[in-house]
Amino acid sequence: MDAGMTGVDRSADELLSDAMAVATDRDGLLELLKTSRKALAREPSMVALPARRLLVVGDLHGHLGAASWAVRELLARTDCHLVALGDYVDRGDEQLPTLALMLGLRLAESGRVTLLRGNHETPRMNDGYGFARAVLEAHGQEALDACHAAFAELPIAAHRQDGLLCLHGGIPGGARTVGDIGRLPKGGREPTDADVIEVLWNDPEERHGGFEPNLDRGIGMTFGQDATREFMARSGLWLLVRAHQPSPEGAVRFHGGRGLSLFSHPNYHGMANEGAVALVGMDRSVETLRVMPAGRGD
Ligand SMILES: [Mn+2]
Repeated sequence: MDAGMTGVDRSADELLSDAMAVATDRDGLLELLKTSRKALAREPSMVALPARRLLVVGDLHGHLGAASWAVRELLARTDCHLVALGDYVDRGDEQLPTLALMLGLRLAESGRVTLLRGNHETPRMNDGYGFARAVLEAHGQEALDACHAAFAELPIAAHRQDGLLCLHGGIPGGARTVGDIGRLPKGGREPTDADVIEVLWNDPEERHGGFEPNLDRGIGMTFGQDATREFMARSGLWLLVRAHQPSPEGAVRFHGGRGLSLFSHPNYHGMANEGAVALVGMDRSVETLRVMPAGRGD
């Protein structure tokens, strides 16, 4: 192994071993969360992305193998900026190491990593889907509070000037343009702003029309093709990239190709789905890559 290992591999390995160590070290974890919270607090609700090729990562949900694969891809592609669309925790087997890896990556590669908030970066979801229990059992209430303080500072959207918008769920009914999303708050520990909740929760639906209650989830809205087309035209967008829903190949276009849904956790809940990330060039090229966690059958 060592003979074939490059410098790039080694630094990805170092980030991974740091993350695994910090996940079992309460003081180290508290320090990482505090440093991350302060760094994230300097970012606005909507991040202005650089005019560079993007590596966009969808839901990870505690899949450390998928997260480490994405880290390796970023470090091997020096022209890329990584945007992760949220849902780092809940449900998976390795939630704390996955969160620690993504936060550690953001600090180590600051300036070329943007972490967005998903609907699972909230206390209420963490209570119901496993993250709160995992953190409380390992490290206690102070550590869980520190996670939630950091989550509250995550930006909710990212915009690249040539016309690309990234967010976790979807466009909200209360926003006519990208500028309106930029004026939303980050949402606090438990978001109560209706448009912030919609950014984190909404799903596209292959129908005409606008916004309707999201009956499948019981929260947020669904948005139809007309909502997407009109919002994007008003905002000068050519692509909307969101996450939040698994698909067989991990990446699927919607609304006539205007939208792209990404999900990066392979074999989610035994669904036998693939995980995917996307490379989005400044030339409007969109390439999806299959997530290939090392040493795993899924
Ligand atoms: Mn989600």
